[in-house]
Amino acid sequence: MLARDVGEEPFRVEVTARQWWRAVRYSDVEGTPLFDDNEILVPAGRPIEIVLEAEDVIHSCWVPCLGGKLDAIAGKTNVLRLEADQPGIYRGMCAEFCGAKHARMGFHLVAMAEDDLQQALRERVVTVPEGGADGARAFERHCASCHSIDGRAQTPQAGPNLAAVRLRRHLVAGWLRNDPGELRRWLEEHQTIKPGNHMGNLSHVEDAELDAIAEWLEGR
Ligand code: HEC
Ligand SMILES: [Cu+2]
Repeated sequence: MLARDVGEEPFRVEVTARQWWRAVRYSDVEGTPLFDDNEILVPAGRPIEIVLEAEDVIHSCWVPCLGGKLDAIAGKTNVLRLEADQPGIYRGMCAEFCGAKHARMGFHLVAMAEDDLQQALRERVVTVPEGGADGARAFERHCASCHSIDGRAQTPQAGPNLAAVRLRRHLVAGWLRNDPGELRRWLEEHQTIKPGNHMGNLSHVEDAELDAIAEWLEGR
């Protein structure tokens, strides 16, 4: 249903669309912002405001079960107002053609009881660890130019923040279920799974390094 204008304070989350995924920012989790992309966590039974922007072409945000769609446009801020009455996982999509991988630019809106939501957000505050396992070192070498592994930091922005990627229900903009082995498979086959995606070519990275990276990301 569409949320009313009056009454309860809305829950706000900022979502920036780009080819072909979404950056998600919660402005205040224990006093500072949290970055955790492609999955949008919200409270059930309370009005939600999704603040939409775009980084490149025009995208849009549409959660068919919950209401209408709204465009995401670079340099402009649009606010999508929704409410999920019940806890649940609601599939969303991009409803404005935005290039080759438009059809694989999905996301999930996960509505939770307020206490569960607060706990889930706190759990996602994963910061850069001290020292380095093999996986951490290999990540630094091959992945860190595009991906952050600090849930408190947005940059770099070329790819999704991976600090708490293990907690996401889906990988790759809602496309793959985050089952055991899927993250590793994505690293190997990303140009077959989502041809044309902007992850570049990883074929120079040794299998053993990819194993170590995947294991490390799933464990932290
Ligand atoms: C040139 C920049 C770049 C490099 C280097 C890169 N990635 Fe990515 N990565 C991306 C982009 C862009 C996406 C989003 C793809 C999409 O969904 O369209 C992505 C997506 C992902 C995802 C899915 C994230 C999600 O939210 O579901 C994972 C996991 C991932 N990358 C891991 C890695 C790892 C591990 C490495 C190093 C071995 C790596 N990437 C190297 C740009 C990069
Ligand atoms: Cu799009």
